[in-house]
Amino acid sequence: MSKVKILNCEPVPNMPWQDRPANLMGAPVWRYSANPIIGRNPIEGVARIFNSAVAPFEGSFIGVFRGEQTNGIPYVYLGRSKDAIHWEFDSEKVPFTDEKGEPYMPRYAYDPRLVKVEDTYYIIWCGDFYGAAIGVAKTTDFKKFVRIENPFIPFNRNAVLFPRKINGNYVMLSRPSDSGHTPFGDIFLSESPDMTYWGKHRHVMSPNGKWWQSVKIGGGAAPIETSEGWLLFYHGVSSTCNGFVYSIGGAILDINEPSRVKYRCEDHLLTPEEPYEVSGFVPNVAFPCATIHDPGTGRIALYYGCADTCVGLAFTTIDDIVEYIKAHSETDGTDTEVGRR
Ligand code: BMA
Repeated sequence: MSKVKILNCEPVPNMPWQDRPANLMGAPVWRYSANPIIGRNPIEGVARIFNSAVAPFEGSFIGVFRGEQTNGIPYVYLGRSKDAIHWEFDSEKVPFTDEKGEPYMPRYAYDPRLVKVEDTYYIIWCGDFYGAAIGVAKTTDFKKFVRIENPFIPFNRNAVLFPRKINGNYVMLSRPSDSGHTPFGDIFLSESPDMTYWGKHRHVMSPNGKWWQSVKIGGGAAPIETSEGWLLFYHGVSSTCNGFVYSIGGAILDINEPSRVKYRCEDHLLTPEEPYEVSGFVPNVAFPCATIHDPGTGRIALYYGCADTCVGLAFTTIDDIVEYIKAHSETDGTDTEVGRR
């Protein structure tokens, strides 16, 4: 039994798992030994799958995958798996409709997240709304996918929902940006009573002096509700003479007031090191988008995009990661305050 409890989460006893290697150094996050789990050219007409999100569904697993088509345009593809490691993909793009049931094709869609709130699964992506902005669709059966209103005006990226309403409202993290490879970026949150009208915007956290997250940060996997607060895996970006480096960081947010950061790990939890992380279409990218976690065992499987080329899987436990984040936490006033001015 774990000391830290994962709350409001169905058991996932069949989640993927590999024990911690004896010689692990640093943060308690270890890679699956057979990474990457999805290689190049996974679907006819799709050159690469990366930055993708998965969830338990009807006793097995389902996911929304960023498929970079051979024409270079990213789109969302559906995948299914029995073990959350080996995936089978639909050959066609996700067939979104609008709210009237008419076919709706985003011009492009990338970095999808998949979050279940109550009985509905929400797919959240970055798409075109006269510039890069957040798109949202909902489904209950993974057959009908209804695109709903765009939550925010452009430019914005890296949106992810909390898995339950907080104080009666849906809550979404996002990262306002520019139209290009944004050289800045802070995590904000917004609330909505109905998934249509968004407000009560709050600052959550900014890049800080730590080099690995000094340029920009963005939400990653949907926050995990725990007895210590919301556990958030996010990405932090540093700038080098050869471009950006994307690492994975961890923070714990207040359970009722999640714009308050309780703990924020000063060290990255995972940074590009393996060949599939340091080389590829965009070198040196580890980009977290989802977890599968089991409250019974406290196990967490973290899915992350590698070098904009493939998908990696890493593991930790709720006790290990919370203890590490707390032991290496460094916060400043802009983290710990309610982010409102
Ligand atoms: C970001 C997004 C991600 C990508 C990353 C590194 O701006 O486009 O999809 O993984 O850059 O290229």
